[in-house]
Amino acid sequence: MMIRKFAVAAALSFAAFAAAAQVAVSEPWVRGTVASQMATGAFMKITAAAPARLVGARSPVAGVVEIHEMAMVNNVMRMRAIDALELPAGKAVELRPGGYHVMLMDLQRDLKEGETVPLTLVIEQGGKRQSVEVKAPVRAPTARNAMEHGKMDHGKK
Ligand SMILES: [Cu+2]
Repeated sequence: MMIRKFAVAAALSFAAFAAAAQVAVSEPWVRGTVASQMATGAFMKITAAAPARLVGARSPVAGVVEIHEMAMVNNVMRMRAIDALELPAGKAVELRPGGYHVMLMDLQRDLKEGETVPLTLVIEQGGKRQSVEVKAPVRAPTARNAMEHGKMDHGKK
């Protein structure tokens, strides 16, 4: 009887835990664009309290949004789309230039330094999908990574 009671209590507390906000996003930013640039990256740190996956994202400023990783292909660093980014429990996963990033493509307009871009992250956790809203400030465009962005093969998935 004692054991059964404990099991019920544990199940209830797990349910309550799962319903709470489980993903924290810090230091989000988007690289600003120069005229007629069609794509840029969004970066941030994501920490999930319980194991989760980033499975998608969207933004009103971009027609297409993908999750990208950087990978060595034939000794050349290239970015490519991935279906999901694993978010281990309690470990901050950093999206940064030269690493994982949220790729904003088919940009609807220029992104100017100082403005804020709304992003919606789609997180899968405990078999459920939830949306996490992020407001990402736009930082100055820099030359860094521009070459990789220009060269990359944005093939269809
Ligand atoms: Cu990319």
